[in-house]
Amino acid sequence: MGAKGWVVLKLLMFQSLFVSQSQEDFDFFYLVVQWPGAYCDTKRACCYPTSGKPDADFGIHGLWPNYKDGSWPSNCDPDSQFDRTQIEDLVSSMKKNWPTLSCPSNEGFEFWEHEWEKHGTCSESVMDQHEYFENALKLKDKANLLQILTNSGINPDDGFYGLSEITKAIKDGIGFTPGIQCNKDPERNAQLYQIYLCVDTSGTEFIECPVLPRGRCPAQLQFAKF
Ligand code: U2P
Repeated sequence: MGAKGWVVLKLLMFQSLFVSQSQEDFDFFYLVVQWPGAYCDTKRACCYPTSGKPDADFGIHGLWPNYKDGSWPSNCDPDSQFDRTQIEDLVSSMKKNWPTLSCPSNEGFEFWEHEWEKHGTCSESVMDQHEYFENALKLKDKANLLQILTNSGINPDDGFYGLSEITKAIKDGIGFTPGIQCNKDPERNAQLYQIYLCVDTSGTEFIECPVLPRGRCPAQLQFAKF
């Protein structure tokens, strides 16, 4: 091969390296939000963050890269540690919108570190640490789930609501079918625990879910007070 051939070959090799690195290694995200009332009234202990009782609103659990077959990658890059200096500008919004409820009471950094290391590191091909947390916050804000539900007369008042009624209200409000997950309160009543919304691989737009999580909800479920 002549000198020109080598140059062309090297250029092609460089280009393929670049293309393969910028391709996503997952199919979509779940934005998962949790109802604090349903986390806290289970027998499992719940501790309010050091900043005090969170708002009676859905809080972010995580932004999880997922595969279409329902499985998911986790802990993809042990070299990419959570670095709070990269998200200083987001911390006040995270305390409000992504509050920790685990014990012992803390500011929230342990929760966010866990979510970054388990899930965020699997989406590094499309977003860095700042973008990961910022995208989750923007998506939660855009979804406005509590408002959508209360506008449909579905309130966190310990009342029972139909699973199809909740699903329809969110589908009408956002345009896409959510996944609804239940847990059980101490009286063994099924209650609204988490809502899953599907997001494209850029982490910015809601999409129809390629696969819905198994939610374990009966036809009627309670929406707990908080
Ligand atoms: O369901 C129990 C825990 O498994 C993780 N999970 C679940 C579904 C899914 O699609 N992806 C996923 O990661 C969650 O783990 P965590 O982020 O809380 O450590 C979920 O809580």
